[in-house]
Amino acid sequence: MRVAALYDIHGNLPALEAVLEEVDADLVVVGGDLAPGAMVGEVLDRLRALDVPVRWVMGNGDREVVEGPAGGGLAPGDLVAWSVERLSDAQRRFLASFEPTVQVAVDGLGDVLFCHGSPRSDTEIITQVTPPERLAPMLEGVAADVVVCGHTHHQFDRAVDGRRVMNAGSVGLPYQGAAAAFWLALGSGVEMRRTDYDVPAAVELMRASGMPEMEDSIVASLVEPVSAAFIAEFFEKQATSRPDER
Ligand SMILES: [Mn+2]
Repeated sequence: MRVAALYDIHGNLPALEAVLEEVDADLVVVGGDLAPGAMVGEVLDRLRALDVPVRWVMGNGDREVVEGPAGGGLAPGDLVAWSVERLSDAQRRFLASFEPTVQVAVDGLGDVLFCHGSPRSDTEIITQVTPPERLAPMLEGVAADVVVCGHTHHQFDRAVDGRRVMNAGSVGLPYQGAAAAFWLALGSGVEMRRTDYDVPAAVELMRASGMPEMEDSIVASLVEPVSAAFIAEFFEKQATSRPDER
């Protein structure tokens, strides 16, 4: 069983198209947060048209598009409301069917648990510098040898308490010092993949879509990419200053 893990696509259709050219897998796991973003409907349709099976993990962004943002309704002009308008009712219903986590046995790796934030939460933050004492409670009760998370948009591969914890990186809006698409290929081994594509054209498309509230993320990921080390410290601070945020 070869698995391609595609996380945090965020409506970046050109990035997804480039990655799919390179995917050679028996199963695609979409690790959450294909929404919100510029071309969410097209991204969803493209993935549903694949001729390999796809499993879908619910990200906090997808969930907000399904349920409305936490703590309030849809404000006209905000990113979630804007993304909702770009999806048909049927597409939104499909998003609602995403699973909290997906577990798959991968030859040579063992049982692999795919989640968005952490195994217990789609908003909990795991970075390459999360201390073991903050990570341990998140991994409690997990019956898998490998955990693949996302949400923080930078790839890593760590050994924690006898388990392997990886971040697949982000296809659409990576924070790891390079304007490209990042994903994970699991099979006989683990490959942290980087796919180059025409990023300036994709940025132009996203900007031209009229999508609100995404300019900062686009700049920090694809125009002047921040390093993984920077973003890890940034998210780690956020996680410890808002411990209720899961
Ligand atoms: Mn997320």
